[in-house]
Amino acid sequence: MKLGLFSDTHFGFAEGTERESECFENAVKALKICFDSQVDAILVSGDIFDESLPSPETLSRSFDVFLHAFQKPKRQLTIKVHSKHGEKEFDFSGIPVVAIHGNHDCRSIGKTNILEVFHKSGMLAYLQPGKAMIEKGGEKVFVHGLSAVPEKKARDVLSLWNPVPVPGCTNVLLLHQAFKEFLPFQDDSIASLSLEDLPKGFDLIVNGHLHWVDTHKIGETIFVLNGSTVTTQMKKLESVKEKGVFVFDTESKKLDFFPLPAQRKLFYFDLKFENAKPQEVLEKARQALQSCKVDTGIVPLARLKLSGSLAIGTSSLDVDLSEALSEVKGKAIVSVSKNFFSNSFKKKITDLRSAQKSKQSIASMGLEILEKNLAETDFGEAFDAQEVFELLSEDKIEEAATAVLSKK
Ligand SMILES: [Mn+2]
Repeated sequence: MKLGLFSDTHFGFAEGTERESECFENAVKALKICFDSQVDAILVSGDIFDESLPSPETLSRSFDVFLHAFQKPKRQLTIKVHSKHGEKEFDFSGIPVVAIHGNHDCRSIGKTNILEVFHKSGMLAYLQPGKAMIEKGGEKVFVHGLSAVPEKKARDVLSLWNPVPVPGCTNVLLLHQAFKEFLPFQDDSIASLSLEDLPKGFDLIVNGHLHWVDTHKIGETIFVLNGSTVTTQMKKLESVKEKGVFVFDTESKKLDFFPLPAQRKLFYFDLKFENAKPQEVLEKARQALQSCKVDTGIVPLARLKLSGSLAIGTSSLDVDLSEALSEVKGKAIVSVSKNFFSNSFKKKITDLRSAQKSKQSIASMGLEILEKNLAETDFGEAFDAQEVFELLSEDKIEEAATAVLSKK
């Protein structure tokens, strides 16, 4: 059997903007790859929808996408799903789709999930968690699926659910979680799972959620990060890795990757500054944006990540990029994040740290900070900082103000 794998189609993403059709168009491209590869079934690892309550417009367009799969010739196979909703046998008219929900299309316990509606309509088989048996000729493939759960509970939920591969058959596991190995920091609320927590004995484990593609071999198991079919958050890895579809052959255990044709390119700029004047930031941003050239005719995405420190007396509010942005209007779709330290703030933190190290008393630390702050104002040494500080520390605000103003 051949299985087509893609994930995170995010139907409804960027609704109402110039990118609103992209999620649907890319999903159709992914389906076309599946059809051309003559897959027997399609497995989707979560985040089919961008939101848990998609708009009627999104739902309608999603039906159109799924109908593509339905219009294909019927595969001679049966699908039986065993999930918390009971047993259900599917009779797909075209290529069957088996899916789990992700963190985007998840709803709280007791509420009806949108994938449940699709499951009832017979358009896809939804595992929450559950197990689908796909049978063709004499071959059986078991797809075990755990829909997204809160990250900090993922490790416990997976070990409690404890999916066991069915002997003598191909076994696939679908997940939609973060993994420690793919994140730059350790935080259990963001990822409690490691690759070593994965159950053993599966032929293939396919994970959605992380929007770039990657593959690993864990013992005999192939682990696949499926990536998304559409760029949503503009992560750095998405700028270097293509989006696409994996096709897994259950007999040869071969995994092939097919990139989506005509992808929207993402340019990613991580620009760091030190003591920079706003004009300098603007110039660097302008240069970066002007370099975003493509020959595909598809307007690229540009992610500008600006960070570091700005010159004393300036703040991130002074960094006005509107000029650079208007120059690339229609030529790039830009997203900017500014994370500047104002230099004086950074200096205060450094001062506090060194004071902490020298174990000064709170009072002398306070006095030092006051003196340094005053040195940056035009008060200069116009009055006795020690006197003012003592008045302030005794809550004699009026007297402190009088002492300052009388000397000014
Ligand atoms: Mn996603």
